[in-house]
Parts: sequence; structure tokens; C-alpha cells
Amino acid sequence: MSITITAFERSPDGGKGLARDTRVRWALEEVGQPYEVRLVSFQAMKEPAHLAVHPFGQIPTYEEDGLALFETGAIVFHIAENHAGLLPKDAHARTRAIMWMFAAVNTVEPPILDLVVVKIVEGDKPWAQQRLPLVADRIRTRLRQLCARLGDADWLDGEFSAGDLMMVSVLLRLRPSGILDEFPTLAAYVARGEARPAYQRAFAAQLAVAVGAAAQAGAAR
Ligand SMILES: N[C@@H](CCC(=O)N[C@@H](CS)C(=O)NCC(=O)O)C(=O)O
Repeated sequence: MSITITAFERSPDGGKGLARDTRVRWALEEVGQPYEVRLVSFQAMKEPAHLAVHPFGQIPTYEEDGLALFETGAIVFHIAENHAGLLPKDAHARTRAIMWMFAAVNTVEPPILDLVVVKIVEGDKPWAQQRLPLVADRIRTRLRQLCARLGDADWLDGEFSAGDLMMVSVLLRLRPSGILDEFPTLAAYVARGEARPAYQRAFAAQLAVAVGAAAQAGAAR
């Protein structure tokens, strides 16, 4: 089986692991599947060859023996379904792990993305400063609820699963804002995810791309 994913040629986060290829790399590392990476520029992402795989012109994509996927939820689910290690065997526990994947991308990630939008995309708008605390409070509400459910458990539902992989990946995007650290239980949950050897390998792989891109830019100067 040959797997190729796409990632930013130059990630805007400079290798902090916040671009969404990291979660796909992490899933592949958890299940021990080797993969190739095709790096794409912002321009190439909007061109027909890439749009044929990703209609919204984004990364990551996933290609495997004639199958082409986009959307990290679907990609991680596909990986988890086809390889042992990311979904429990018990039918109910498996469905609950999938539920947590949806909760991560559909309930927790949207307000976190709103924060990025209001800070960066809409940062120069006159109402941005007024909107910021509203968005931050919506995130805090979700984090309080998530904290209450996690309690003192290591993972959301028994063993580590694709649900945790997606949830930790989503929460990681909050770290630069400082809001994650207001919730020590969740900060520790994220740290547990980051400490997994598979995450470490995924992080190192995406960082190597950023370091290479920076070196290339330096050499061109
Ligand atoms: N819901 C999508 C979001 C994909 C996404 O937003 N990708 C970002 C990188 S992390 C991207 O390609 N941004 C560039 C753009 O939208 O032009 C997923 O989970 O795969």
C-alpha cells in the first residue's frame, strides 16, 4: 500500500505543528504506516491538479492506491478503520470514539477557528476587538464542558483512540492564545497526547519541512 499526503511547502506556523497535516501524520504513525509527502505551495493548492483531489483547495489530502480523500476527520477515520490501534474493538466503544472525532471537528474546533479568524483574518476590522472576548468566552464554555467530561481520566473514553487524536489536535491550536493553560486538566490531556512517540515522530517530520524551507529561503537571500 502506498500512501501520499499533501502538506504546506511553507507552513504559516513555521513548524509549530498546527497545520492539519500533523494530525494525519500522527494517525499514520500511531498505526505504523509509512507515507510520502507531496509539498504544495499556496498557489498550487488553488490549481486544477490539486483541486481535483481537494475541491476547497486546502491541505491535507490523502491518496492511497486509487483512493483520494480530503477532510482530516474522514482521513483519520479511514486510517483508523483500516489499521489496528486507533479504534476499540468493542462496537459501542468504537462508535463512541467516532462520536468524539465528530465532537472535535464539529463542536470544539469551530469556536477555536473563530478565534483565529477574528485575530488574524479580521484583526484590522473596527469591531474585531469587541468580538474577541465573545469568541474567547465561547471557547471557554466548550473547554469547561470538555473538562467536566474528561474528569481525571487520561483519555476521553477508556484507551487512547482516534477521538483523542482529533481532540488533542484541535485543542493544540489554542495553545498560542493562552486559553488552553486556563484549563490545567485539558493542558495536561494535550501534553499526554504530545508525549506519545507517534505524535513526536509526526511533529518532527512536519518540523523538518519547515526547517528545510527556512534554510532554502536563507540560501536564496
Ligand atoms: N476541515 C478541513 C480544513 C482544512 C484546512 O483548513 N486546511 C488549511 C491548512 S491547516 C489550509 O489548507 N488553508 C489554506 C487555505 O484554506 O487556503 C480539514 O479538517 O481537513
